Amino acid sequence: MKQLVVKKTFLLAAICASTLVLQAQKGAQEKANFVHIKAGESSAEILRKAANIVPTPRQLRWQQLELTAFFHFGVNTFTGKEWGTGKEDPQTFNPTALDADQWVRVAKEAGIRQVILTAKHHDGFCLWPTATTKHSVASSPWKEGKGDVVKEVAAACKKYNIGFGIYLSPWDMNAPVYGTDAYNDFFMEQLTELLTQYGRVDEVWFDGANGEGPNGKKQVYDFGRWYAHIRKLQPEAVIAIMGPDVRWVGTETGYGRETEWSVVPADNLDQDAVAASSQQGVAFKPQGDMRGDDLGSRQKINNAKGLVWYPAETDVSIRPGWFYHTKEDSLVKTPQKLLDIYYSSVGRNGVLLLNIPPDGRGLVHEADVAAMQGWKALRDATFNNNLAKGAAITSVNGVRPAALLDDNYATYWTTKGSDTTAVIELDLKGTKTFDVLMLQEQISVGQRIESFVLEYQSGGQWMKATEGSTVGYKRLLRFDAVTANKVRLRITASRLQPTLAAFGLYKQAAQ
Ligand code: FUL
Repeated sequence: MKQLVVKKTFLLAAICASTLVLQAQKGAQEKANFVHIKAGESSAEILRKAANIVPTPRQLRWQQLELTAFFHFGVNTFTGKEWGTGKEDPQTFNPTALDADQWVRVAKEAGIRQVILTAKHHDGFCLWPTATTKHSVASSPWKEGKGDVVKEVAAACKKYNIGFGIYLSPWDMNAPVYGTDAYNDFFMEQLTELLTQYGRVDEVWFDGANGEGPNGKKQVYDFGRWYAHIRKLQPEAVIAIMGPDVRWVGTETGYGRETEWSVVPADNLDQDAVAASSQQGVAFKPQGDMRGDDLGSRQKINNAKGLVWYPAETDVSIRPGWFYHTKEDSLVKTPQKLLDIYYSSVGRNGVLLLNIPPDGRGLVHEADVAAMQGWKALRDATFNNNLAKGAAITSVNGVRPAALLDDNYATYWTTKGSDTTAVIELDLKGTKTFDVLMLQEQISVGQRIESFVLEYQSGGQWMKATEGSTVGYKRLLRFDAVTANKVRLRITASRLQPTLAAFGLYKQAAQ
């Protein structure tokens, strides 16, 4: 009898343990940043899968940066070109007062949280003293060939505690081996140098441009090998935009889509590709329509072979060109234009990658510095005062309403049970005038909200202030100013229970 009890207890424990393992496995599966869709799956099942896809930790860290910057700098800075030829004499590279500390300080003071340096652009000139080619700063007059721009920028990023990334152009107009297999090894060596000699690297940026080598052949890039190498040497780095982690938004204007899904279909999510990936994240560049207007609607995901978390990076230059040209000093974007770009990139579930190209002295030009400062001042004047703060929140079918206003992204409001619609009412404790709405979903649960309306009470009636579709990591909407003491947010459609980690109402500063 005793034995039987022991056996029974053992059996029960074993069943419990295996259930836990199964649950954990299911949990781990649901926490992945991709999912395979089998033929014949129902729309409801596909929707549930889409709503449970989450960013990898490196993607989540990157998304939360919101503002990142590019430094395009190289021989083009001195020749006045946008694209070089690869035949430039390294003697042309001669900044007279290069101060990487100033570049990073200007960026940091404007709220930028990570920068990416063009370690090598298409012309092949390397901003670090590489052992792979003589076509580098080591052959230039700058610091008598003893300088290293990559090292100086990396050190400044450490000093100012912001992220550091590198742009390494796959296209190389200078390398004699370009166009042959040997180039892929050459590129691996360049990656090894950059990823082992400068401390932590947070982003590796690959452009898709691909020209012909001296042999008249287009290079076949061995991206798979490069990605694996980056993962090994810098596992926290995101690989953009010819890479698995970050997608190009599709324009260089600074304006993203109003409906921006971070979960998009991937045509190449077959079993083999998935097998090569880790449990949580894909290790290859998702293929499919990444440029259209609608990337992730219900209709799009219903026809998908697989779904992946592949968020948008919105790149744009503060000047017409990517490199500095004196003749563009009067064409630097105004603080007002940069503000509009902010609303249309960060405010549309994207990360902004704003290029600030240092000039021939090796400094961010005064005009660009002024624009950056003006832009920051405009943002602060609006966003430093959340007019919803202190409101009394009622959300009949919701839980944790206080999380909406606690300035803590980790905590979030959600609905009870499985409700996919909700009403959140805020008594603003006095009459407030506002014209900006800010919402943030908790994306480590998934991206779910499909439509919402903001209403305000006027004369006992609910009137519409604004409405939108997706939210994602952050959504900002501007509308004609309204004055009210009560507002309500109605979430009118969501893929599963919606979440909100933050809610804000603001009044735009006079420009
Ligand atoms: C493009 C390049 O060809 C430009 O020169 C620039 O670097 C931009 C960010 O990417 O495709």
